[in-house]
Amino acid sequence: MRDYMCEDTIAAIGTPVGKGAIGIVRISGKKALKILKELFRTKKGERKETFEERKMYYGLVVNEFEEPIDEVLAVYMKGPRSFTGEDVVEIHSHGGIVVVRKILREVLKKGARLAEPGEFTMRAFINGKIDLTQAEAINQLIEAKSEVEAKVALKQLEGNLSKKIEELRDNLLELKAYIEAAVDFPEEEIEILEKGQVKGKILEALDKLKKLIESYEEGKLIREGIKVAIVGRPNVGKSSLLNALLKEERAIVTEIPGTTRDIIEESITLKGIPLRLIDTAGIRETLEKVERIGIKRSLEKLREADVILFVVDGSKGLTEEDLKILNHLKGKENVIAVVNKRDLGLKVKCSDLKGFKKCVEVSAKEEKGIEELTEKILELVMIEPEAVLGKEEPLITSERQKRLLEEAKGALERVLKSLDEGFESPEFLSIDLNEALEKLGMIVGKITTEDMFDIIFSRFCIGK
Ligand SMILES: Nc1nc2c(ncn2[C@@H]2O[C@H](COP(=O)(O)OP(=O)(O)OP(=O)(O)O)[C@@H](O)[C@H]2O)c(=O)[nH]1
Ligand SMILES: [Mg+2]
Repeated sequence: MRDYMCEDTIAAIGTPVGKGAIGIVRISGKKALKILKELFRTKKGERKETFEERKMYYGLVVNEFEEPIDEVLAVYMKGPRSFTGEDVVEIHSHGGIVVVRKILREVLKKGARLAEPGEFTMRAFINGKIDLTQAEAINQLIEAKSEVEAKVALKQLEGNLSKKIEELRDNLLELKAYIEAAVDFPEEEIEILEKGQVKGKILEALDKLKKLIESYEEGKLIREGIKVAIVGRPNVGKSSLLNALLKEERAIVTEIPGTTRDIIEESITLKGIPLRLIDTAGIRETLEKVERIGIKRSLEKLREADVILFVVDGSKGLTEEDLKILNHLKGKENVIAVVNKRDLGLKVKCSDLKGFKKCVEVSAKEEKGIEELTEKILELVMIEPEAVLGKEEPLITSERQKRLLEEAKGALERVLKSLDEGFESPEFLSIDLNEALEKLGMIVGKITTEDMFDIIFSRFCIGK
């Protein structure tokens, strides 16, 4: 059972397990300072009774027999001016795992409890230091696998998503004030609703909600990486292309058709955006068992991919096999044709492949045209790294946020429907609007109706 009352003092090692230059033990709660005083000694071995907040102290941590464990730097951050909002102490020691664990053990002996995963962040939330989207962002920041992902998370941590949600809530609260007024003054109901431009505002809010929901897909690509499947008939140079993109000899390349049998997956980041490159077995008719299984997998990857690189051997021209693969690609919008082996002279050029919106001529062997290809990949998924990095609009990054936004959208659509059906009963409008507000409130983790009063009284004058 989680401790939502935050009565205990919690402690944990804040740095990764393993060797490092420094290791940090973090303590949060009422006893934090007391524990520090009990464990900390000055270089001369004396106790220290006063610690100024936010100041680093150099000294020793000792065990119960006054034996030094390590030289440390310790800092005390008095609540509420700390990450968790409680008194927080950090002890920075040398980074060997033994030392850090020993210090943690002493801290626990003095009355702290080992923190559960995420418990520091949970306390920060409970104490109102951060909202839920920010708590999620902290996690994402820690887990970020690419520069862009880290930046998106950082922006969310700085509160850009919370701000957006708050704006939306404010708009809806204002509407609610009008709708409640309409309930209270039924004779003037229509007039009030029209005056408040209720419908127009709901449409506006719906539009914003839709945009946020759509941003989830972009967020997902950034989080999980863009899946790029490299497909084509045998020997066209798929594995060579993978190697060229990776800038290393990862996949086996030979002149023998059917070299790649199994899926090879490798990750790279392109301008800070993570890509998952998938090299597949060349697709052709074959009776060979292993190869057939490989080909089956190639076709599966083709379906799952965000981007498909359809590789042809430009020095040979299109073959029967190429055309068969084309059949599998019919109707797909996410294909880039890659005409390879341009160093040998091309019999087929991009200008011959009219069916493709995007096409590049490359030489995987000589690593030519690769830059252009990577740009086309990003264009196709409509991610411009600079735009994502400089973007002020938040991206939805968690399934939870997306679900709540969809629920809020559903509720608002019901409000709209009731309005269209002729203002039948403002009470219903109010119920659905409340639901939308509640869902939005849940995104940031605060569901309250008190703030509504402010808005009613500050922006709307009943009785005037
Ligand atoms: N001249 C030239 N040769 C290339 C180029 N790309 C690949 N090749 C050669 O084409 C042959 C096949 O290359 P791979 O990369 O193994 O082809 P693949 O499509 O992965 O083949 P499978 O795994 O059998 O499906 C090798 O001999 C490569 O050296 C290129 O751009 N120019
Ligand atoms: Mg291959």
